[in-house]
Amino acid sequence: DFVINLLRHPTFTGNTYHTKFIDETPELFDFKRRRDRATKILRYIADVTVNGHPETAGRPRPAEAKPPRAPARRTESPAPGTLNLLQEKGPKAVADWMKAQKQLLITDTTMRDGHQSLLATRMRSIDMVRVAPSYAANLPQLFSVECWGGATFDVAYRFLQECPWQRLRDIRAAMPNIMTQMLLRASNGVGYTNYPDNVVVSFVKQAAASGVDVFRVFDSLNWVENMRVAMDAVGESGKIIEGTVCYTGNLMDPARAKYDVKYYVEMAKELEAAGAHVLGLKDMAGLLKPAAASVLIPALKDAVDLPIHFHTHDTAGIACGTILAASEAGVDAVDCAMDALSGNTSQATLGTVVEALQYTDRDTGLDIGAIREISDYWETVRTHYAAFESGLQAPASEVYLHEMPGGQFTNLKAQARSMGLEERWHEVAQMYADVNQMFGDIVKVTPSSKVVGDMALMMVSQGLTRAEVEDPKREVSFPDSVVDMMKGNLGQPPGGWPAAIQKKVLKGEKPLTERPGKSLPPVDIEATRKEASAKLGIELDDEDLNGYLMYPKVFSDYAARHEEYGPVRTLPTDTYFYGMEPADEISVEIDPGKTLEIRLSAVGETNEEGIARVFFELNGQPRTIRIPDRR
Ligand code: BTN
Ligand code: 3PY
Ligand code: ZN
Repeated sequence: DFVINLLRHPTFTGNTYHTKFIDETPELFDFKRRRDRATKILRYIADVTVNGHPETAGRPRPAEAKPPRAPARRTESPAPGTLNLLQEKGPKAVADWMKAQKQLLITDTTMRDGHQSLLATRMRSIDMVRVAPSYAANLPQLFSVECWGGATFDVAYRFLQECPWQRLRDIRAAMPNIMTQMLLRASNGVGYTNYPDNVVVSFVKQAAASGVDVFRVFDSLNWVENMRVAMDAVGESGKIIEGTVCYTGNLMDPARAKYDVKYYVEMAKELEAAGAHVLGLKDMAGLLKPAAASVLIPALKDAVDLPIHFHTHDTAGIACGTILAASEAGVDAVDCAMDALSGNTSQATLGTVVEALQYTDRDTGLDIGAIREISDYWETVRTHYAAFESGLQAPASEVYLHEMPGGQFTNLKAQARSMGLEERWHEVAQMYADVNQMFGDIVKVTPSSKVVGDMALMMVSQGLTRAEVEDPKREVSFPDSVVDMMKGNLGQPPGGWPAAIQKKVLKGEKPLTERPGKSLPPVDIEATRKEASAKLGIELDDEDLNGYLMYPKVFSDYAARHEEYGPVRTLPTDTYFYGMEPADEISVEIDPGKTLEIRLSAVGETNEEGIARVFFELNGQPRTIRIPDRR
């Protein structure tokens, strides 16, 4: 190893070494780590082969799934796209260009909301990065590719054992002409509660540096006051501020006047005044009906001078209809998912929208053949994630009752299953609606939607009704997230919290009515880097540090597992979730151009100490790994 390090060292290869070179170049002795990466990966494969992966235990196994192959690129040099415009002329020019366009602009959400809403956010980076060059070459007219933020950030660390920042960098590098887009929960960052202002600012700057171009910024209670810090940070980074209004309720229902046209128009004006380049209209549950879109979009267009970017979900089966109505009403851009990851709780079907608008004055200009090829790729990818399918068989108008966001639906269902409540799902749905009314009819989107979900699951599992919870004489122990929200730690909903339930939850404690970030002391970011680096025994770079600031425990666990298992993101998805079978062979590119050829020869019997031996060939050399059998 020493000789290899020496021969490869640039000082040595560059012929500039001198007699003290060996003494003064400690990294020559740093061979443990490099040798270990292959062993670490073998340990991981051996462990999953023997013990299974905790995330897929007891879940349906993919049928004979073929390896996904990205469509051929139609050109070696991708045509310039929206990113080139942003880089050359800046965010305002992109906004002006959007307004001047006749065609309906399209964002592809497959790599973020698509799998968040259909596969419990479990899609791995390797399956995204592999197809990104096909997007760049074959669909350069896309407005953006949503591929980051929302729940994908913590799920990457927590369940996929991979670095979300690396995903972003890799997609950006493979797709150099189309803007990337992220979902940012304003002061909640990509977490579930408000963070100190300087943590939010640091996170946004890092996301911009690592490759995010469009920041869809929303607040889970539609409180603009709580969005300014994040919006300003995006603006300072030179990226696109998509200031976003969340849609809830039913615009057409006179009995639910809290969220009427005037409400949305006022909020849109506030966002324009706060510096938004683009107005996002985020219908996270898919509640905006076509007739309501025909009313709302023109009202917003009249009220503000911003292009409008509409996001919806197909939970009720009507998203394409609403998108066509919005298109007719003059919306500038819309979100769709590639066909194979569209429909149900995900977005409208991209190919269908493109087909529906062909030869009309809003023709998208996208190549339907290219779309079908990329969708075929996603179709194959999806088969590998059978363990994470929700089992939802059909669209359902029940969404108008419960109003659950599509991105929450599969996660809440999985949570209900783990509590033994899967059979009682429709009761959970009704309870979710009851809790919403009890909390004063609020916008339900991460994190406020999680709070409503926690409360609903608690009530169903304990057999409590809304009346019982509201009864001042009845002792109720509320979930922590409910206490946090009623304390004002997520901010203020329009009209404030209902006094009686807030009083009961807080047991007399005084709630916050100001913006939480105003009173959260700034974090000493460099001191945190030092502490965490010392504690974890690794040097945290800027990306790691921003991950740690958002999720200290989740990041620390990830880092510890990374030390043990190495860069498992480079494994094919089947291997990651199921290990290998005897005689299976895989190629694993652990660094650009550096590939491990791995063959599993056999799995031995488990001995009396409970240790199983797993026999591999690594680049043709036999290797044996000993793994505790925990079955
Ligand atoms: C997780 O904790 O769910 C994701 C990270 C990977 C965990 C690995 S899988 C092989 C080994 N067995 C376990 O139970 N955990 C690690
Ligand atoms: C998220 O914040 O993750 C969402 O998808 C909200 O819709
Ligand atoms: Zn969504």
